[in-house]
Amino acid sequence: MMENTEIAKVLRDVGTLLEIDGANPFRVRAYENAARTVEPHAVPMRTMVESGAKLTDLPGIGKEMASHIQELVTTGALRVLQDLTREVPYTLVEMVRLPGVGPKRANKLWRELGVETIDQLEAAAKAGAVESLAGFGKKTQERIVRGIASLKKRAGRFRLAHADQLVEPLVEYMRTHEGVRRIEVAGSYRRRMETVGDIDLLVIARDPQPVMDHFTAYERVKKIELASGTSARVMLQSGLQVNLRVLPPASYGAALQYFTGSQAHNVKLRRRAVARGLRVSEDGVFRVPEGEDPDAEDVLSGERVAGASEEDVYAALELAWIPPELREDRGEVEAAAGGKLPELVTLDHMRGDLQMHSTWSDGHDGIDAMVKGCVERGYEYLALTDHSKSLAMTGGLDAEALREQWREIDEVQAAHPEIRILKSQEIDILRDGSLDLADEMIEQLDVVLVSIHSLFDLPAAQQTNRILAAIRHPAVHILAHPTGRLINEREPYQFDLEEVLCCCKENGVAVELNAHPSRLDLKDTQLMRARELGVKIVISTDAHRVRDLDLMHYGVEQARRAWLAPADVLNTRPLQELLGSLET
Ligand code: DGT
Ligand code: CA
Ligand code: ZN
Repeated sequence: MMENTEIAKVLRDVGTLLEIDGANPFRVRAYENAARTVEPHAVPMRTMVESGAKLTDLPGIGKEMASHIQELVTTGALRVLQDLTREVPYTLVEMVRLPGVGPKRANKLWRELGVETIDQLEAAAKAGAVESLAGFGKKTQERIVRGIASLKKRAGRFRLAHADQLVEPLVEYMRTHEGVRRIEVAGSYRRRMETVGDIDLLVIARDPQPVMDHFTAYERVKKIELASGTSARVMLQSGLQVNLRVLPPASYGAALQYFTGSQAHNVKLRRRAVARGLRVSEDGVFRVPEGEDPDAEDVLSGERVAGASEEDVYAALELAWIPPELREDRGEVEAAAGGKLPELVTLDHMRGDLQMHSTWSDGHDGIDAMVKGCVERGYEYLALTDHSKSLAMTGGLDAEALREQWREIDEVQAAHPEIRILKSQEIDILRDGSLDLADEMIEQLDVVLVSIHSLFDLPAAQQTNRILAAIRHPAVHILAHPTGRLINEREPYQFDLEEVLCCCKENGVAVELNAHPSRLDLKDTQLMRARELGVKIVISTDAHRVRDLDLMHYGVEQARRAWLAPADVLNTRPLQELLGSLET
């Protein structure tokens, strides 16, 4: 059964293969547009097909795309794709996404060097065969080698939001079984890491076998890799691996603690236990009998002192309970021992969202809808940050359009006195560091957001100077998605983040934690550094539709991983205080 994301992927792949094959750009675009509609659509395509809904009513879906979607939903495959891959190797799709490649170059690599896979490309590039092709060169070749290295590093890891989409229905399905008394997802997923390698599911049940059977019978299981006793491992159709462990109530807390990890955190706890004559394991915390080696793995003797709840496990080690997001051995055990765990920011602390787009640029919903969405989420304010003019493909606004937009904002504002709409723009930082909007307009904005959307490949020193120049502009308040990375897709651009953070501090400019799950930019360790330097931080969704406003929790989770307290995040503050702190 195909999810919307999977259907979108097939459509997108067809578009990419057609593009490599040199097909008509309009045909290529049709697939890309259809994928873009299907992917975020709230209702699953299979439900729409089942209920006989008219797919052609969706934007970007014509007759042909509608029949493709229908075919995918009912057969799980697409003839067009099968025909196409007889001509063009499917593996080129992955290659196209490498930095420095693209469809035309992929075609050339394939036809002239016979390169079909990433491994073959890596070998060819390392042997120096790529730079001699027309249109390539030494620099491109080096970029390709670097790109492949970073691709291999992240191989098989799923973005957290993607994992959420796959895990939530599975957990719901498991809950429908009467034998399941409690269920929790542990591992990196519970620590809310930006990507997860696999899923670690824990269940309390008196009788394991029926629960194991229920698990392996899940309709989206592609392959059962292991199933015996109280544990099972399956591969879902999406490629995500899920481990299940069925446990008795007495050791649930210990197992939850152990399988939540991280490994480094667990090693630290273990050492602390040993120093107290205790042993922690996934079964519980035990008092080690006189004369026994507390570090031995397999002995299961001694009195159990804790295990049913996580709180007990930590308490047995004389520690306060530690929020999962902190469990990375970054000082949290010491902090818990000294009663110095930070008060972490929560979604409830957030009083507004400071980056979002509307139909005035590349957003999908109008100002009124976005504002209502923010009201519904209980916000006191929002900043409307449509793009500036040099981003023509997003319909970026020039001064005249911006003035027009302000008139609409004033109208919507009058209708919604319960929330404050801050006039803003996501102003593009141009090549030389100047801003893509005239100063006399910038001065009239409530919030001035700047960011980079072009020239990602400038040499590091030049890129750094470009960003520094923008930060030094006296009107700028926030540097948005500061590194430009896209998780699993694009590395950050090369620049000196430390220097940029110091410059932000000096100039009172805040950095954004972009909450969009494909960005999460800055990331946790970078945010920790920003806070250490005293740089102000805001968390914003970068919403392009009302529903995206719900992505705020991903930002908050990342912020928690960075030890941020509500006081570290500007948009936890009431409006007047926020405006005051942006100005200083
Ligand atoms: P992932 O799946 O790569 O995103 O990361 P995790 O943290 O979920 O790691 P995973 O799935 O290999 O194991 C889940 C947890 O189980 C891990 O965070 C800590 C615990 N664990 C697994 N293997 C070991 C081990 O060899 N020693 C210790 N102390 N803990 C382990
Ligand atoms: Ca895991
Ligand atoms: Zn942006």
